Amino acid sequence: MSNEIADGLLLASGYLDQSQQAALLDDIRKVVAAAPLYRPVMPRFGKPFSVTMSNCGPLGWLSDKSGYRYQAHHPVTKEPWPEIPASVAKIWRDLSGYDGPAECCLINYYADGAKMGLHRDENEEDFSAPVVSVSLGDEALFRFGGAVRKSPTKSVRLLSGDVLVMAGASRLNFHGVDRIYPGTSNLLRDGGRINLTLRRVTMR
Ligand code: MD3
Ligand code: FE
Repeated sequence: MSNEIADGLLLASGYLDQSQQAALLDDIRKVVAAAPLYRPVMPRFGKPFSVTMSNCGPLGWLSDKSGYRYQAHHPVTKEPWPEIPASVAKIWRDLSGYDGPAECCLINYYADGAKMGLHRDENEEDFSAPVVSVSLGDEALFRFGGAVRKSPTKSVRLLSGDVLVMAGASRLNFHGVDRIYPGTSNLLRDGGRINLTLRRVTMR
C-alpha cells in the first residue's frame, strides 16, 4: 500500500515482507561486519549522536567536529565503504524513478532512547534525485514538516518493512525521528531500529 502523506512524500507501507526484511538484514549485517557502526559527533562542540552510523556505497555521509560531508572511506577503519548490497540497490531502482544508482546508503542504528533531531538532507549535489529510506526493526515516530524549521509538522509511525520516498516538494523539507518504540518488532534479536537512507549525491 502506497500513500502520499505530503506533497512528494510517499509512504510505501509494508513494502518488504518478513522474508525480504530478513534477507536485507542479513546483507546489512555483512556490511557492518566490514564497516562497523560508530558514534558520530556534532560539528563544532562534538556532542555525540544518540544514533550510531555506518555507510555503504561509493560515498558515505558523516558528521564530525569539522562539519557534515560525504567521503569515500570509513572514519575509524579508513577503509573504503563496502558496496551497496544488491537487495538494497533493487529498492532504489524500483522506487527512486532516478536514472542511475544511489551513491550513498547511510545506515542509522537506533537503540532504545535514540532519536534524530529535526533537520534537512542538504549535503547532496543533486536535489533532483529523491531520498529513499527503509525501516527495519522497532517502530519509530517520524516527524516531517516543511521548508523552514518553524513549519507545522505531522507525525507518522514507521514500521519494519516500510519504505519512504522523498521527492519533489518534500526533498528539502525538515524531518526527524522523535522516538522508537522498544519491543515492537522481532526482526532484530537485540531490539532497536535500523534505517537505511539511500541518496544519489553525484560525484564531481
Ligand atoms: C523527508 N533518517 O538519515 S529517514 C537521515 O529514520 C534521516 O533514520 C531518518 O533523516 C531515520 O537523514 C528519517 C526518512 C527521511 C529521509 C530524508 C528525508 C525523510 C525525509 C528528506 C526529506 C524529507
Ligand atoms: Fe534526514
